[in-house]
Amino acid sequence: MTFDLLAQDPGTKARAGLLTTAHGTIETPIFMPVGTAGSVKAVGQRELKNDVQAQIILGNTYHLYLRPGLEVLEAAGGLHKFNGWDRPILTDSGGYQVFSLSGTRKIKEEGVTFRSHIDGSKHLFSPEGVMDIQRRIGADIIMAFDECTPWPCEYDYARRSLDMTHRWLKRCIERLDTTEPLYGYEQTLFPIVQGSTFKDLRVQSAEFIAEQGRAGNAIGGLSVGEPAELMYEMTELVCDILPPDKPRYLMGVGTPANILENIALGVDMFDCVLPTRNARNGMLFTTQGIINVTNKKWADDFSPIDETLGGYASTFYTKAYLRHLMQAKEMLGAQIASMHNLTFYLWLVKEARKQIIAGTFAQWKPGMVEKLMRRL
Ligand code: PRF
Repeated sequence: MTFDLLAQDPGTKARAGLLTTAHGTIETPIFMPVGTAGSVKAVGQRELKNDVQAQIILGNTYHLYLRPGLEVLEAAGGLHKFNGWDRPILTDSGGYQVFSLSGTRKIKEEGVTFRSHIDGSKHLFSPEGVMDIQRRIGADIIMAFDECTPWPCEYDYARRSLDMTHRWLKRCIERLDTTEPLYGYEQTLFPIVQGSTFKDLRVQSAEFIAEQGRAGNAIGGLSVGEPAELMYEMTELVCDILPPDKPRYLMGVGTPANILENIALGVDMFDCVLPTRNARNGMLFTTQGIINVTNKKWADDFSPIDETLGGYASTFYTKAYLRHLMQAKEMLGAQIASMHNLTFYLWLVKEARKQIIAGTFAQWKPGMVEKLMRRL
């Protein structure tokens, strides 16, 4: 994997780059749609590629391991072959989903034992096991096994958890570096900075992660309920320590405003369920602000959802028609809304990238944040 920095905004710490993996090149900053169980909810692969213009999608180790299972994925020749997505894939390690989804779980030095949310069966995720699983899934970018601390969190818990996450990282690296890819292409490990919202722990973690010299780095443990200002403070602190010549991925973030603010602090990659999850509830992000399309107000608005975006779903369908579909709980409603919101998120990072390359990102950002977060 290679990362080429093309431009740096003179007024902020924002960067534009090119990240090249075995399945193609990604223009950064980038937003990665979440495809938890091998599918971006309600959006087909052709639409993701041609209409949304997604460049990379996410998969989850936890979900894919439980269902369809590794035998099926390996027999298919990996997740790319199984789901027909031939562009880059990143898999999260399960270090987050195990905590949020499984019922009873026990964290020990060895790893985490948990019960499946599907059938209650018992499993162990260890750093080594999770590396082997991600090898078999066949993701281009593999995430380290970490503990995402809840917020707020006692200092002592955060410190002990961080030390364990660092020891787990060493085990992840050892395992990945002593095993081979199953499908013949390179798979790259991104370690994850943790440390809750304690500055000294964040600094310590960022320095430890930077020392590992991996091809890219991630920031975890944020956007878990803390105030946005605290998240930005942590991202800035960490970005200033992580190597500038490697991509930085902020996990699970966020709103359009969160994304622009974090791009300004030096983040290159984002993922979040917000555009797809909110779409299914009728919340739409547009270039004019946020709309709740189920509102009566849109019942006779026959204008396109958002013409500025230029994508198929956003320009072909009207707000009134989409409102009707949502009211009637028609499946097409969820499809159109999901496609639209993802098109918006991909448009947002593409615009940000243009502004960074033009050297005007600092001037462009404040007005954009204000406009995009308005409620219409
Ligand atoms: N760790 C992992 N995945 C994550 C997170 C984390 O801290 C977050 C936190 N926002 C989202 N997804 N492994």
